[in-house]
Amino acid sequence: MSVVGFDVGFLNCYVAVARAGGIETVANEYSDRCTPACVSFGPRNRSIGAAAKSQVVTNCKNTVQGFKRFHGRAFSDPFVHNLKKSLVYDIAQMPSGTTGIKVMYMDEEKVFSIEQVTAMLLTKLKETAETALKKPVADCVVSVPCYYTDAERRSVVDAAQIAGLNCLRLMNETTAVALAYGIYKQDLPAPEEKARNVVFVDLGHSGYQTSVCAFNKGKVKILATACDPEMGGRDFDELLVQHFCVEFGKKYKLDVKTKPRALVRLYQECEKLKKLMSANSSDIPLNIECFMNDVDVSAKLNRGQFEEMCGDLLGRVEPPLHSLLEQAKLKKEDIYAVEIVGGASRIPAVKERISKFFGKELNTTLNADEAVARGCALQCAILSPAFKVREFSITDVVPYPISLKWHSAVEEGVSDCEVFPKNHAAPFSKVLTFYRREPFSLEAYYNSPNELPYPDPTIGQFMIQKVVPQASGESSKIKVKVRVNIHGIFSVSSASLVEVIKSDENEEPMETEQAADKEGESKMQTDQDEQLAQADTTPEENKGEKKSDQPPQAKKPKVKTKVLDLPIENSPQWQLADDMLNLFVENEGKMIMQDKLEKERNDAKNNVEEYVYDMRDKLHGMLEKFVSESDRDALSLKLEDTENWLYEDGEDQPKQVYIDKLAELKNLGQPIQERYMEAEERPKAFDELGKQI
Ligand code: ATP
Ligand code: K
Ligand code: MG
Repeated sequence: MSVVGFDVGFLNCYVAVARAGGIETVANEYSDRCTPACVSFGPRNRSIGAAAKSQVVTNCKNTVQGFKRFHGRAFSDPFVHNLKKSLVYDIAQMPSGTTGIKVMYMDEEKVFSIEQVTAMLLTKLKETAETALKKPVADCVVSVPCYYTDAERRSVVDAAQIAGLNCLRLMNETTAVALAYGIYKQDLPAPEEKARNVVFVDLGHSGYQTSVCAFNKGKVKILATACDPEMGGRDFDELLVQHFCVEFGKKYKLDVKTKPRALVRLYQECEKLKKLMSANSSDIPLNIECFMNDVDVSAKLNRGQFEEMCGDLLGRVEPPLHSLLEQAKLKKEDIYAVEIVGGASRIPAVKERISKFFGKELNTTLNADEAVARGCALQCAILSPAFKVREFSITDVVPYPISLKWHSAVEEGVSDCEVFPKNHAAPFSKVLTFYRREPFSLEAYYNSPNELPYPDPTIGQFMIQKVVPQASGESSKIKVKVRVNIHGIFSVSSASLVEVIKSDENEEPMETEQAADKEGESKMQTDQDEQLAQADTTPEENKGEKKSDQPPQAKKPKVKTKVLDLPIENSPQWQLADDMLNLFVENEGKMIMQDKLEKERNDAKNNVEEYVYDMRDKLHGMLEKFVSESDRDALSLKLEDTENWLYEDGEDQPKQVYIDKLAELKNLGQPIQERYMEAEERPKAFDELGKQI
């Protein structure tokens, strides 16, 4: 049982764990709490995180970054197509139609699905958590942007599974931040008092997310979210890069865009420049040596110029904030505090705009980089039976309205009904009633295509199978449970047929099909998730709905019924097939093994190299007195030969060759070291003897 939270960012990832002392963000093997979202492929292994990032320039075609937004997207998606232009690596279509990345790995061209690439990153983050906790990690909570659609969420859940993780919840990033904010607050209003409304703003590298939440003691209810998925730190970098491309074109006659390596370096330098400008308003230099065609370039920029350049981008700060207040029907005065997180929220002009909008100072109570991971770890602790943590209930929202449509059983045509309006509480289940004689299918879709950052509104098809008429020939009553689960994913979770066993013959027959079709809409019963029921956050409208739900039959016939579960065939959009998922799990295991073997081989080689340097020093130092001149010369020669060999034939050998080489050297070196040790121990032994006498 592990308690771990992963913030899988577009650029930066963080790992938080729960230990006896509380929640802690942990560092990777480079003592860095931030792990770059980067995977690099080589002829013998993969590198992930910081090791991969260091290859962005040298191995640019096979080093993959910025892949977070490919989840759940068809290769034909215009969004993917657009992004393709700015990528240094190749992408390709998977057999299922989704997006994959194409790289050279182990000297072969390979296409990995986006789920596999994110799984690789998660493998690395998992190792970081395991090293910190000193035990295997499986249970975890993983963050996703709150604007993610169903297909994107399912894709991340699959990625976690490929990495051998048991994702207890996909948590919306702003919700994780809200939890990290609220759980330690001692002064929240009592449950019956007016809630405290707090706005959270997360401006990351790729996306801008905002939410407004109502806090009471022990609980938070997300009221609304509003996002701009196409605005983040990288858009500021992009403007800088364009600016310098033009400048270098004029000044040095360089066409930077023709050289991917130069372009990658320019992106890196522009990001650094942008960060420096947050702290300093005077001119800041940008110098790159041997930029391209052996030309050194230099330029400078100051904050004022930068802000002028970013006018349009900065204009996009306000609209989501407007939308938040409008959706939640709140006024600026109703907002108690505005908390900002995310790396790009450090840009002074961004802060100014947000602060001006609300007419108040911004709060930075939370660690801007780590709050998401910490929130996820807290959620994992809450979900984990093994961990004691303060009770805190979280009610999230459905970001896009979800409708169902189905073919009418009586008339020609299609009926539909909105099952989860925008900002409906989640997780949540509802029961719909249909009257049918035969199997039927439901199609779930997002009914507001305009606000969807996604071209395809389809969520999936759900076939209710084995539906049969009643023995009397009448339609059967079918109860279908639809659900937005803890990950924010829609599903038809169960269906059942109510079989009438015996009814009083004098009574009215069952409702007719005519009525039945309308029933789908009007007889929507709601069924709160146990979790929410306990939390007592039943929204008013649902309580109402439940009452109006009572069938209009005052004198209901005495009927004996039996409930039969019906199988459902789920076909969610862009869902990874089970056999593929299993194959990916297996392949990830093989690649982990390959990386391990390669690491061992490298370690064995390093051991030889280290021994050579170490012995050479010692032979002319502390070991000098313990070796004859001829033996010393022989060993020195051998060490020198080995050193040369390491740079030539020995550069790339199997692990065993290095192990044998080391043994060979030690054969000569060991006796000398033993004589030295003996000599060291002798006086001590005499001392001991002296004491005893
Ligand atoms: P996303 O949330 O979109 O998935 P992410 O979580 O990886 O992305 P963050 O780590 O929150 O993103 O933020 C990274 C961005 O913040 C980068 O664009 C980085 O350049 C920017 N950033 C970090 N520090 C500063 C700073 N001091 N000034 C300006 N920008 C900064
Ligand atoms: K992050
Ligand atoms: Mg982020």
